[in-house]
Amino acid sequence: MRTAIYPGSFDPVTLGHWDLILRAEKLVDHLIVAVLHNPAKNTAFTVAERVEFLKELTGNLPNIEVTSFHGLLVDYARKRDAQFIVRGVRAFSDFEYEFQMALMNRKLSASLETVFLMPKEEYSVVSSRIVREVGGMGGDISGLVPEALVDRVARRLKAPAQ
Ligand code: COD
Repeated sequence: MRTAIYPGSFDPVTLGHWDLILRAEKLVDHLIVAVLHNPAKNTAFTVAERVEFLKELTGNLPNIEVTSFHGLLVDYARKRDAQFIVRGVRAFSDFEYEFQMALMNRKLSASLETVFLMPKEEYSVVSSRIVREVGGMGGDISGLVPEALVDRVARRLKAPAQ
């Protein structure tokens, strides 16, 4: 069985992430979308919220599982018998970080292959950071996050959890 993990912060999930999920699930039998649980990192959305958003989007795709993980990605991949890591590249700006991460993960686990996917052109400038910034200042985030989540994400960004 071909199993891939698409790991990320997904803070929050964007149309860029969603585009990648739809491309990746066609390539494998089982796709695990895994939200990093890192208590040391300040995020706009809780892990539970980020997982819930992703579950809502992927609910009718039976080969997709949404979960969270902590610790090293390679350890989690080993535990889940995943052979591939899915990552996305938008532009040159992503390359250095993604390149370093892929090589480090390969050093830690030689059998784990990183696969890079490109989003549809119009999503190549979309990022969670832009969503947080625009939404946090009350701007329109439709066209940046999946339609079904626009209102909830916008509301939460305008009124952050205490
Ligand atoms: N178009 C295409 N790809 C996109 C878009 C877009 N519009 N937006 C985001 N992406 C891609 C990103 O390039 C990335 O590949 C992926 O989607 C997820 O993005 P983010 O920003 O949600 O998640 P990241 O990059 O913060 O995730 C980092 C990890 C959590 C995967 C990483 O920190 C990790 O594995 N941590 C665990 C500890 C570990 O193992 N560390 C060693 C790694 S070297």
